[in-house]
Amino acid sequence: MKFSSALAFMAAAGAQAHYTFPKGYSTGAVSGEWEHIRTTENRYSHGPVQDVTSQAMTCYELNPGQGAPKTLSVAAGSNYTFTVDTSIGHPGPLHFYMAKVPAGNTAANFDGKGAVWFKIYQDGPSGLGTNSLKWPSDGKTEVSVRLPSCLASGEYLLRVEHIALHSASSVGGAQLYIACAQLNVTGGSGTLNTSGKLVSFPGAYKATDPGILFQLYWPLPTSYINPGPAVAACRRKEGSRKIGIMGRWRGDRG
Ligand SMILES: *[C@@H]1O[C@H](CO)[C@@H](O)[C@H](O)[C@H]1NC(C)=O
Ligand SMILES: *[C@@H]1O[C@H](CO)[C@@H](O)[C@H](O)[C@H]1NC(C)=O
Ligand SMILES: *[C@@H]1O[C@H](CO)[C@@H](O)[C@H](O)[C@H]1NC(C)=O
Ligand SMILES: [Cu+2]
Repeated sequence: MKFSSALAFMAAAGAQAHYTFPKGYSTGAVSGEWEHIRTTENRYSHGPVQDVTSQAMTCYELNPGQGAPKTLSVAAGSNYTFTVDTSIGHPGPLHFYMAKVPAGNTAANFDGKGAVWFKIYQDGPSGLGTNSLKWPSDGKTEVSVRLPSCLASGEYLLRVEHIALHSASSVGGAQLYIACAQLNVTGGSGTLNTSGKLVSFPGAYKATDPGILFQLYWPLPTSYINPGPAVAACRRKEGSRKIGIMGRWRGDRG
């Protein structure tokens, strides 16, 4: 994309490009809307969270404390997919975090507060340093993550987060699109080591983190550093993916 058409794209990337994550599935049929995914505050507006210190950063819930009516059982090592209403209309990284529900709580009533979240996935762009930067989630109508086989079995919240960077060059300009699914993980080996990798939402991000306050267009970015902790992955023999674990993407040129 030429610089002039990049500017035209920025102007076109308006409110109509906002999105939500209302449905999900693992190996079975796609769920109904907000069935095991907590209804988000932007259910109708589709708008983003822009204050990374707000309580909305946890699960962006419309009715905190209410939970979703169902909890979906999923096998460790299988994929979980959120559907997107309508599609990932803005450029930026995709992250997935999980929180193990503490004893005495259920996925339906756990508030997700405290240093309980570990990151299981992050991605970065291709084409850094060129005028054809591309993010893996661009235009997607579904986003999937492989649930680590080394999770401990039990109930979890799975938090999807897409950070739109098209207006992120000023503080508070990044747009975060968030939702939490209530999952019951079965058959996990329980060896995942999350020591040193647990964060809270809000808390994990600052408005000035380099992956949040980011100039997407000009000068052409040559690296991207994902905000938040390193990915917590299974040991290699359990099938972890090494790509992106360091959380820094570099351009081929520049
Ligand atoms: C599972 O999700 C990953 C993304 O984490 C994706 O690359 C892969 O294609 C998915 N596998 C299936 C079978 O959908
Ligand atoms: C979670 O899965 C276990 C094992 O299949 C089952 O015993 C339990 O009832 C499930 N809990 C929920 C909330 O679905
Ligand atoms: C878990 O990770 C921490 C931090 O990297 C490390 O110090 C610790 O030895 C690990 N524990 C196990 C059981 O591997
Ligand atoms: Cu938007």
